[in-house]
Amino acid sequence: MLAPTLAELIEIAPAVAGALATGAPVVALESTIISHGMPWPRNLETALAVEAEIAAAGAVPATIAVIDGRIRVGLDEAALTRLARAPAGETLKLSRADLAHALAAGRAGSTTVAATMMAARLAGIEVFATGGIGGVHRGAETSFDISADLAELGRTAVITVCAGAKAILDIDKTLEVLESAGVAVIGYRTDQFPAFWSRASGLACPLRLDSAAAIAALWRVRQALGQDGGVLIANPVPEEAEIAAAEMAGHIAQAVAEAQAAQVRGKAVTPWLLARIVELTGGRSLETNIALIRNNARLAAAIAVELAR
Ligand code: PSU
Ligand code: MN
Repeated sequence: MLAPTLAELIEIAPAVAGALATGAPVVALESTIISHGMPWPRNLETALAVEAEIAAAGAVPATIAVIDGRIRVGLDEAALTRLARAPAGETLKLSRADLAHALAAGRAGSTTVAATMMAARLAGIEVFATGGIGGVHRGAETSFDISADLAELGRTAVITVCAGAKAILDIDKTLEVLESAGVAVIGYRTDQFPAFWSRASGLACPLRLDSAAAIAALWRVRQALGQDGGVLIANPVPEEAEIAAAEMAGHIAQAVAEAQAAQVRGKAVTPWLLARIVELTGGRSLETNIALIRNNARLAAAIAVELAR
């Protein structure tokens, strides 16, 4: 049996292919946040708003997902709507371990940070915006629940812009694993690693840079060194949209305890906790989530524009 070619497995939308061919700025976006991270119809509104932020900043957005057994880089509104509306369970949540399965079996799936990085690298996209990365879960010393996002950040050369890691995770251990994996973790205009809904985690960020130009310059040095692996930009949620860490702590503790009692396991853990926290905050955490992803999209576009200069 012949192996499929890469061209058969990846379809790059014309606008994205055109930008890549001319060296114009492009920003990749993940799709798990659409299918498993936010409720309908805010998920679709957010996906469109995030793409609009990137376009307004002078870059081409490329949301990535698997549709009918092909990696699609750049989705039109119909494809985004299909992902956003699909009933839970119909769209697979794809990480590195499952990407090839979805392609071989002709399935549809959304890509996590890990699988989006893989696809972006294959397509030649250097910058990627997400909300929060997966990480080391609380209690990982017994559950061993550590997101494949961390290993991917260590091996795949893409700049990932996030708002830090959610405090549903063990942020201390997450930073340790990132360091072990050789990931440059850079606070954008902050000395503290941000905690997704909150600007502060109480933990220092290993590195700090204050401009998109400085991030682009670091990236070019890594390339000149032939360095594999990613750079993680930690961009705190805008002040007006944040929920203070002290307030989130109670909601997070409750959600984590409930997930354990309900024996939620594996891939279901992150989506379950996110949905429960939206309920526990009366919907406020969703507004924060939307504000931070838009903010990350703006910064990612600014970095892509610098790289294209
Ligand atoms: N954080 C969010 N929303 C999300 C995710 C993280 O606020 O939807 C998704 C991302 O796609 C991330 C994934 O890559 O969850 C991590 O899942 P896991 O912990 O199962 O690796
Ligand atoms: Mn996990």
